[in-house]
Amino acid sequence: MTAATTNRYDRYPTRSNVKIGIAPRHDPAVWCDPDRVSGPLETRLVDRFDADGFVTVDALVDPDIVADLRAELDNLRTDPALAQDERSVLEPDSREIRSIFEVHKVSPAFGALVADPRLVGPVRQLLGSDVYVHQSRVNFKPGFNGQEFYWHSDFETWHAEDGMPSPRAISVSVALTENRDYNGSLMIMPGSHKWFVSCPGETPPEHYRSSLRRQEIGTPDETSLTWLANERGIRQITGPAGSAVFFDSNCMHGSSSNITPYPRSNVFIVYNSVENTLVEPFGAKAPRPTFIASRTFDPV
Ligand code: 6CS
Ligand code: FE
Repeated sequence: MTAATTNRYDRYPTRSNVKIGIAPRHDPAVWCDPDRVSGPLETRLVDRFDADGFVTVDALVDPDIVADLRAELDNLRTDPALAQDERSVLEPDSREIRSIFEVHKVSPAFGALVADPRLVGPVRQLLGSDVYVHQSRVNFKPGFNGQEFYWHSDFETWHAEDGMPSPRAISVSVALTENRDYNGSLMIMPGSHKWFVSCPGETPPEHYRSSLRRQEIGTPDETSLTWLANERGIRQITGPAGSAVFFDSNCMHGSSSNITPYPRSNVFIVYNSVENTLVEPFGAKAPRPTFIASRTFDPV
């Protein structure tokens, strides 16, 4: 640990020498006053988010915008300059692009999506504050050989590697192709956001270079995963292009590989509360690059 990180009380210890296992979360998931819900989400959906850690929306983005974003996705995937850019992450076993980070800065079309009130409105409401973009990315998960994302809590990584103090962030994943139950769609353990799972292992230097392709450190032990899955089960998040899921930063989630012919492409935008801006990492020697974890905290 660096001098800056010593002597700091850590409410969510993970990695290095900490005891691994499950502890209750210390923070709420919903930060607005539930008795004074002013929209855009109705009380029923706020309560569901609180209980499950996520809510799904069937048609969040209009078909014409989805069509534009799909076309843009093809441009990005075949752009030779972008393939050389450090924001492009390749699949672990091939030269195919797995993800493009900071996509809201790379592409004006995705830039406009990030500011769309249909995405930002519910997030501001649930987090009870203004928000800024902590991370954005597109995930391609092509047909036949799109690789999996093993079980993890995003907050565990953002806390350990980026210095996010509390799980007061929400991700919005918008489907750009149909997400079916067999093409590698997202799986979430409902209610798992109420537990913090400390993970084994020490964060290696420049961990992001391998973890974004295949994560091995920052993944929970099997006993904890079994316990969480047995509590409330596993939900598979499916829906047509334009559908979306809003999920708490501490949800236990993952997705299988895609061996079907149908690509499963999504855009993933993470909004963090302006009252939860990043400090020094809690479980790594140096913070990750800002294209993965923004250190500019301008409200959307
Ligand atoms: O490391 C990260 O920040 C990213 N990795 C995963 C597997 N999910 C969330 C986030 O985009
Ligand atoms: Fe994730």
